[in-house]
Amino acid sequence: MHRFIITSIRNAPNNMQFCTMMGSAPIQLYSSAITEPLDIVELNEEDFSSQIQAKNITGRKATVEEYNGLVSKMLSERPDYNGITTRIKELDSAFTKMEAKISEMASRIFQNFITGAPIIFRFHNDCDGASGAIAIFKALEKLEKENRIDTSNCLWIMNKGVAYTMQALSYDKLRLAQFSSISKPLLCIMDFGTVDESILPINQMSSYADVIWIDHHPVSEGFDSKLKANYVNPWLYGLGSDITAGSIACAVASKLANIKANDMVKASLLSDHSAYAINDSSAFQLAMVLDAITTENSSKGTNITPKSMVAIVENKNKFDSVFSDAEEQINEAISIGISHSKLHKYDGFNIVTLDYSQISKNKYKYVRHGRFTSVFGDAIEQRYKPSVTIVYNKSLYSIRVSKELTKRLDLLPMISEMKDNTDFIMNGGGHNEAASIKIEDEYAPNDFLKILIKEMESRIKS
Ligand SMILES: [Mn+2]
Repeated sequence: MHRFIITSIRNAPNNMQFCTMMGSAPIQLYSSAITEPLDIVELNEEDFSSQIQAKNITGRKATVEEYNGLVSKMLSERPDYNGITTRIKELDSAFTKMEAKISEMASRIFQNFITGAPIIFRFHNDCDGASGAIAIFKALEKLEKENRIDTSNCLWIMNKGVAYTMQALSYDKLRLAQFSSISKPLLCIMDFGTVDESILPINQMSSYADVIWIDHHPVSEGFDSKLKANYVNPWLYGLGSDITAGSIACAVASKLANIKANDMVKASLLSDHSAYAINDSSAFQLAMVLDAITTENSSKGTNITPKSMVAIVENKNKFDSVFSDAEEQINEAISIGISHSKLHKYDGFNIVTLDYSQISKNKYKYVRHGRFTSVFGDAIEQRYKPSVTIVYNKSLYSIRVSKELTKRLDLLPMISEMKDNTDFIMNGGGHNEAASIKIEDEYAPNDFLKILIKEMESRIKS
């Protein structure tokens, strides 16, 4: 007889439970009888390939102390992997600086994975967020093979927008309601969320789940420091947004299961315009494809999991077809954009504006406002360097700033000052090189555009 402790239960269809148990090794089985966490279950070798039945449940319970002992034993027996080396000096030194947090996160993910406690992964809907999610997914797939524990208790959600919202909170609570586990559920946020709007929902979520959080957006002054306990952000280490969230997630993945997702690191750097990006053609294509499929699903309002993204990325035909379609659509959109843009010339810099309706009316599958502004901003920069590019879509303004102007413009402080001093800005944020502003719907877009250009002009000049 083998003795197991039930560590996590997921309610499954047909009144079945999907149970994760710990004995000499972890095991997962469906149960037709009702079990609870900490129940002691006894199984014969031949039961390992069937279901838990009432006769297997002893009626005895393990103590939480025993559970904790088993967990810490498993954690201490985990190999201590070296972590990722990218041979990009600044990146590797950043990972060393953040190593303690990165290891802590990997170990927390492992704890939930191995005990079957649920993990909700939420990643930003662009290449940076997706590349990190794919790396961690691959690490979990490897652990799945090594430990014969499946990853069905890990849920993947592409997060639309930059905030962890009240809607996200209620959705996540609903998903977690089908689980009961001894270890606390986990919410892992990647490449978004460092905005005031997230604070209340995250604080509420922390009663249901531990939150670990990988971001690289600048941290505003009012940002709740309580939240920073399980939070990794290069800005808190004297570094900046050039260390992408995707690359940090790849570092977590490599600590978790020795996965070297260097292709994902490179793609995340390229798509987020990191100063450490290396423009090789395979990274360029991967970035384009990940941006394209996250864009497509965002505009359709559908979710996409790392598993489905991997199925595209690792299938040459699918990959090539998404890449060539995306490249063609983006190039066409850029040339339309250039012919409809307005150039404002100043002494030593340019401000270029474009009404996004010129692009959106073409209904491109792989082109989306924010992402388009980045590649359009690059094209504008090649012609009118240094420049600020503003692409506005009704009440949403997307802005890209040439590196030479970021210090002079100081975009994020500009946005928060404008927000404090006027009543037409609803919210705004991002990076100093790339940000967006949402204005109140009743405010006329052209009036705001004039104010915005004037404000930028005076800041860059001074
Ligand atoms: Mn990012």
